Order: sequence, then C-alpha cells, then structure tokens
Amino acid sequence: MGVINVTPDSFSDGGTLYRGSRLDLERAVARARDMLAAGADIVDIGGESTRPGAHAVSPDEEMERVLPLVRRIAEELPVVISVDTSTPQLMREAAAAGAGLLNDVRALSRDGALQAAAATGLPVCLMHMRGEPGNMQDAPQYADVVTQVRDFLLDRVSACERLGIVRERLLLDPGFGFGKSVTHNLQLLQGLPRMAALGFPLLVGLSRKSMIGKLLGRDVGQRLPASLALAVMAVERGATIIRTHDVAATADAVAMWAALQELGSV
Ligand code: PT1
Repeated sequence: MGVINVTPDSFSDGGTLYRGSRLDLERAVARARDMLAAGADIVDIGGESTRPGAHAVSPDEEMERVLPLVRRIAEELPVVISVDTSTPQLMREAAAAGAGLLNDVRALSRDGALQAAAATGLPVCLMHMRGEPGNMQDAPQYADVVTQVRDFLLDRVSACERLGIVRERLLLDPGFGFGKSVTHNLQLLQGLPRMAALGFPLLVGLSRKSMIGKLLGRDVGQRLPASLALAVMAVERGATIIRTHDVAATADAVAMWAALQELGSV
C-alpha cells in the first residue's frame, strides 16, 4: 500500500504534491502510477494529516482534497484505492467515486461512520488510536499494550458486526505511533503474531515514523533503511499489508522475505 498524502502539511513528504495551497492533480496521479509500477496493489489517499500534533481539518476541506484524486485514479489506473478518512460523508462519496477500501484511523468511531461504511459495502481497516493526533503523544500509558489494543479492535469488530459489516470485510491495524511510546510500538511489533492469530488481515504503517527518529536519531528523510527493516519484521510476524511511502524499496525488501518463505515450503 503506497501512501499519497493530499495534505499541504504532511509530515513525511511535506506537501510535495502541492504548488502553494493547490494540489497538483497531475503529479498526484503520476505518483499513483509510479507506485503501481513499483509493485503497489493499493494506494492510500488521505486528506487529513494524522501525525502527532496535527490539526483537524474540516470535512469540506478534506473532501475537496481527496475526491478529485479518487475520481482521476479510478478512471485511469487499475489499482485499489484506499481512502484514509474518519469522515462519514467522504466514505460515501469516495465509494461512489471508485474507492475500494476505507481506512479509518478512528475505527469508525465518529457519529455516523459505522452506518456510512456499512452502506458502502467496502472493506474497512479498523485502526487503534489513543486520543486524537493533537494530544495522542502526551505520555500514553498501557498496562499491557498488545492486549489492550487487541481488545479495543475486537470491540470495534463487534460494533461493525452489529451494523451488518461482516467480519470478512474487516482488516485490523494496531496503529503504530498513534498514542504509543517507542516501547509500546516495539511491544506491538513483537506481539503482532497475537494480533494475526485473530484471523483478520493486518495492515501496518511504520514507514518513516518518529519511533525511528527516537531510536536512531534520524531525520524523516533518513528513515528508509529502518523502515525497510520494520516492514520485513512486520511481515515476518503476520502483517498482510504494508503501508509505505517507498513502494519500490519495500516491495524488494518483502520479496526477499517471500523468497525465503518459498524455500521453506518445498
Ligand atoms: C497507519 C497510518 C494510517 N499512519 C493506517 N492508516 C498514518 N491504517 C496515517 C510518527 O510517529 O499506521 N495505519 N494513516 C500516519 N500517521 C502517523 C502517525 C505519522 C505517527 C507519523 C507518526 O511519526
């Protein structure tokens, strides 16, 4: 899954698709095409920055950022379009525009989100977050992060099922960096097999995140080697989909793991 941020203030690819405050649609479509050529099966389009400390965006602004790009990619490219949103109206309109997956960092907790997602008939990724991007890194605490994240996600699965979203439509994501210390993130990575044992496909996003900066002292532009190591470790522990800014490099890294897997099964 390749990341396409349509936010002028993205943490990691800081507005590279923007000319001033205007999204360059042609460049964004070209980015998606490059990701597809590099081995992405999915592109994840987000119009709300959710990095630590990010500010909320209005639903109208978010929809204006995301929907034109969803339409263009749906017309032009044979790739699954994921929409990274918590906004019910955007879920509905994105589905009508050709999206194939809803990715909600708030696990359908906004008013009307469960109903909107159910109505689309699309698969949904439910992610764990503690708090909101603006405050989530203020000293997060857990007695047992793996168990608590797992139990939260299972509660959201139940909420989905009550609205008619069947389990077969759900993916889970522990939400690396969303209200977690470095140690919590490491514990979640090590505990990923317990999450995988629930039987849902697991999506993980570790690409360029600040845990790498904190552990290694690397700026956001210097985090690729560590991101690749984390991607391989996640796949090894049961991750199904890797959300990444660097599709070609990540596809190669994961392909090396896959080659070794195949050897084991002959
Ligand atoms: C993610 C994810 C996401 N991450 C899913 N969607 C972001 N399903 C956006 C940092 O610590 O992991 N899974 N959508 C990006 N959010 C963050 C969070 C970016 C933390 C950076 C950090 O640096």
